[in-house]
Amino acid sequence: MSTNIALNKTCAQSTQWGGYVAEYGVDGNMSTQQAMAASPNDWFKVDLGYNCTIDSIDLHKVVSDRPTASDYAFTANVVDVVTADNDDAATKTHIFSPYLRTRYLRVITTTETQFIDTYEYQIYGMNIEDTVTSIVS
Ligand SMILES: [Ca+2]
Repeated sequence: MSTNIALNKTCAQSTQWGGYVAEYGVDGNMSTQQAMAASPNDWFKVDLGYNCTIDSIDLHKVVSDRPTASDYAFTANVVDVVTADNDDAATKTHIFSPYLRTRYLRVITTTETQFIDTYEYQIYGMNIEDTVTSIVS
């Protein structure tokens, strides 16, 4: 079963704008947001805590500040896995097929004119290590 595996997980961001800390991006509250300065190659990273498979990510972006999706890249470990299209909708779903397999995921922006300012990073997938444990026990 695929659930939001980013909820309340450990996270970090390369820069911060105002009081909009990284944790607001995974707190499950759609009225709190994280925000970074407008620097190229800014990143937001989530530690999922375990090795996971990731099916998709929903980015719930703050409309006034959003970069277009083409300004993002996703990395699992250090390997670029997706370059996105030009959809700059407030909510953008990125589907990974085949799925990613990683513990750490970074979202990077390549623009200096907009900054990553996101209400929630909803990462859907499953914890592989929990799955293995449940089979054994
Ligand atoms: Ca939030």
